[in-house]
Amino acid sequence: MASTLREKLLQILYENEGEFISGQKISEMLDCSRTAVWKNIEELRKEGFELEAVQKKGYRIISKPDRLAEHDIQFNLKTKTFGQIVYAYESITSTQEVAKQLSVEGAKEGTIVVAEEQTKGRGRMNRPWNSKKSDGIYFSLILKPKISIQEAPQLTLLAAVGIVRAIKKVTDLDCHIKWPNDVLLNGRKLVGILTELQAEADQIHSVMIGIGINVNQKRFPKELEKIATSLYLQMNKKIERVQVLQAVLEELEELYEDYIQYGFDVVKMLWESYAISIGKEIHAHTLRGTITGTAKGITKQGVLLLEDANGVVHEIYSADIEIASTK
Ligand code: BT5
Repeated sequence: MASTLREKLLQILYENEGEFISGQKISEMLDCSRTAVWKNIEELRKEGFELEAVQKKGYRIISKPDRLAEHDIQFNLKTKTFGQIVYAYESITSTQEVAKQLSVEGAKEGTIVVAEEQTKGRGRMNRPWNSKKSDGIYFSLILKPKISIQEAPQLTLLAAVGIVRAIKKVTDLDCHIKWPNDVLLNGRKLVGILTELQAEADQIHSVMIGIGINVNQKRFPKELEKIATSLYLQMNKKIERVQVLQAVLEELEELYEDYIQYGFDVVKMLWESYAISIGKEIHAHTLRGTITGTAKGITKQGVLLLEDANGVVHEIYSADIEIASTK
């Protein structure tokens, strides 16, 4: 959806990545003067693009800034709908808030809201989500599935599976899932997922899946130091956030299509293969108290099954999980 001259120029440069394209050719394609091309090249440089200019050959992109702008996300994105409509912000309160507003206004399925920084990023029960500028990926995906409210938690599990697979694809790192919404790397939290609904009676209007991924954080504030990690901290190098986001959108779309067509079974199987809590003794801290037992698996609805010392199996719909042992 290129609109300004600069965006159109960028698209041309992206499409010819690695190769030179002459100023003359660009000016013809954009129907503008060569001076206008040059001025816009300078603008892109100010934005952080490294552009090579060689006489008689033209221009080419050497490197792009690590930012999550609409164009960067959509260039070479191999999805049908996920991320094909992007609302990108420098700084907002929470991508969930904007996504909610957009879905009330009729946003299409697959629309994403992404921000470089969130001033009120949040987790479940209004807990804060650390959303430091330009270090992580903070985005919300709008979905309109024809499922019941009881089935909606399945989407959190689906998202976790998609993220684990995307991270494996980009970095070759193996993440694990802690029910219901944590993606862990070496036992520390790398990703948080927050699923929220807009519904009337039993009819879902839209689902907002909010995802926070720690990518290039070199350190965390004291309170998170021992529980959080980032891809940078694991790999000791910067990772291009766009690449991670694109892979996540691609994996999520593929899984979501299967889920809508064939149901939860495929997701459930994959989820169980990545889950760390199954078979282990855990404490489930719920709003009504703590239950300790062995995690047996998840139901078709995505509910956690916990067998206590008396052999009673509890269905856990919502809780914070603490792994008690590694037996
Ligand atoms: C979550 O909640 O893990 C869901 C987080 C979802 C964040 C995304 S970002 C885009 C979208 N917009 C939003 O406003 N939110 C979503 P929960 O399970 O309640 O975990 C919250 C807890 O994780 C906090 O209490 C901290 O202990 C910890 N935490 C906070 N920031 C973190 C970070 N960056 N990395 C790892 N852990 C963090």
